[in-house]
Amino acid sequence: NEQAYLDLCRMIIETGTVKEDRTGTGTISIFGHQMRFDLSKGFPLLTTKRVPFKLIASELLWFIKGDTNIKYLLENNNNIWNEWAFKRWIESKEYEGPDMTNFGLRSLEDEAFSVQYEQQLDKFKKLILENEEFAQTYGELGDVYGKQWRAWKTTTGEFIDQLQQIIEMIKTNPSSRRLIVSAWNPEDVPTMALPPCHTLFQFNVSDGKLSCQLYQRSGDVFLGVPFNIASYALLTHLIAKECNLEVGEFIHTLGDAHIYSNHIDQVRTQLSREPREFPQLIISDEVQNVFECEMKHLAIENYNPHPTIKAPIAV
Ligand code: THF
Repeated sequence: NEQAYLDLCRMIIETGTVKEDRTGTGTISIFGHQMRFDLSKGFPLLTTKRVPFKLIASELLWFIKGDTNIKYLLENNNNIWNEWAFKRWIESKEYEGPDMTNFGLRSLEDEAFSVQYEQQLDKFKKLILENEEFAQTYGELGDVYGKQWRAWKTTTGEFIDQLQQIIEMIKTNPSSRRLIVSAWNPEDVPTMALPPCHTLFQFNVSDGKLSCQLYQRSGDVFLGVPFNIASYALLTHLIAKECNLEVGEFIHTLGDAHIYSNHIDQVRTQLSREPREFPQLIISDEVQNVFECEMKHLAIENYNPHPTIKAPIAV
């Protein structure tokens, strides 16, 4: 239940070490942690703050499609990957606007810059949505999750559809201990904008129940981890439905679990709140197949969270 997440937050604040990080924001972190969520006891969408299920669902459907272009996300009013595409745009030769170097940190410290940044980001989003050619080039994030899950490139130039293959294996050989999807490709890592945080996941079937364990090398505990928990829980539900299995557990194993220094007050607020019952996930019976699932087939019921808590994302 939700306590597992709150315990992780508390443990980081109480025992974590202060660490400089890639983004220059500063974090407190611990290394190595595991949380378990029993999916039969409700859908793990946190209640101690509102977590936007629609954004989680559209991101997951985007991965499942094998899509790596933010255009689909923007069409679904989902802005969570914008910064990564925007970074590529402002570093390109074609960009002619004001200098946007290090926009993530600067927009937090400099009011005037922040206004300019919002303008440039809005322009960028418009271009992606209205100009197909621009979207093809600058909406693309490269070999992120969708690519590795659905079209892992082999050394002989072929492609492996890891997700399709494990779904087939769950149906034909459910006792397998090799039901693994890996997003970590050592050959690609040096050239990736953002090497995958969700490095590898494994399914397991026992007693007619499908469980999933994720190894996440790095977790932004306040903003990212609540998304990640719900996302893999949803993936497990979708695959279980297609394979006529019940849902078992989602086991979340973390490497560097950190709280950014500008999220600490928010985490304290969250820890002061009393967790409520988890909601239920409804998947329409029209969905026979994971790859056919669309936003209209998914809903959350009985979700009564505490209010949203805002925080800036580290880029
Ligand atoms: N970068 C960092 N620093 N942390 C991450 O968790 C992360 N991701 C993805 C890629 N880069 C990352 C993006 N995932 C939000 C949530 C998940 C994200 C990015 C942003 C976020 O800001 N959530 C807000 C709501 C945002 C909104 O309403 O638009 C929230 O309050 O939950 C790891 O997967």
